[in-house]
Amino acid sequence: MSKPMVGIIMGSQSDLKIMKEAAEFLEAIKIPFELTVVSAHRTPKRMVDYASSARSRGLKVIVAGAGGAAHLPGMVASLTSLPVIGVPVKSSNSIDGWDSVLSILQMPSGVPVATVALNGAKNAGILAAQIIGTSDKNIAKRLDQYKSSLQKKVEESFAEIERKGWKKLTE
Ligand code: RP5
Repeated sequence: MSKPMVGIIMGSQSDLKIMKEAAEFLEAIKIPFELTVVSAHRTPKRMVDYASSARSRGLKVIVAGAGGAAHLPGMVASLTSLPVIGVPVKSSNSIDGWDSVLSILQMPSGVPVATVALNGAKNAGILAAQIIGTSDKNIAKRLDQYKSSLQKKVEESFAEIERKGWKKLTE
């Protein structure tokens, strides 16, 4: 089994239903990853240990998801010079999701967190793969294939609309 290149962490197991989308993408594109729960406020020591050992353990990117007052991605970014991608999660303690978006997005100057959309874990997985793809030709090739598949899907949809007519497709 190859060493994980991406670390996917989340503040609670309740975030898994969203964060699994990052894992699914990495699995599909064949990038080894690890996935676990690291809570900034419930397990602060575990967070420090995880983030400060991440580079020496071989990780290249960290994807961190959290809801509510989502301080996990920013705190992890403060403890490592690896790129951190933050996923704001709409959780049971969220007001409307903006709380997590702003907590993750509005990092003070000097400690960036690349923030994706609310519940945007799939994009976080794609972005992590793209970061790794800058120095890995095989991964870059698989990402190009993924992009082509997106294009093909749209081409098929407009071909279908033009062939069947929009009314038929809304019935
Ligand atoms: C955050 O609080 C977690 O990231 C999660 O999104 C939210 C709720 O956590 P649980 O109460 O479900 O464990 O720290």
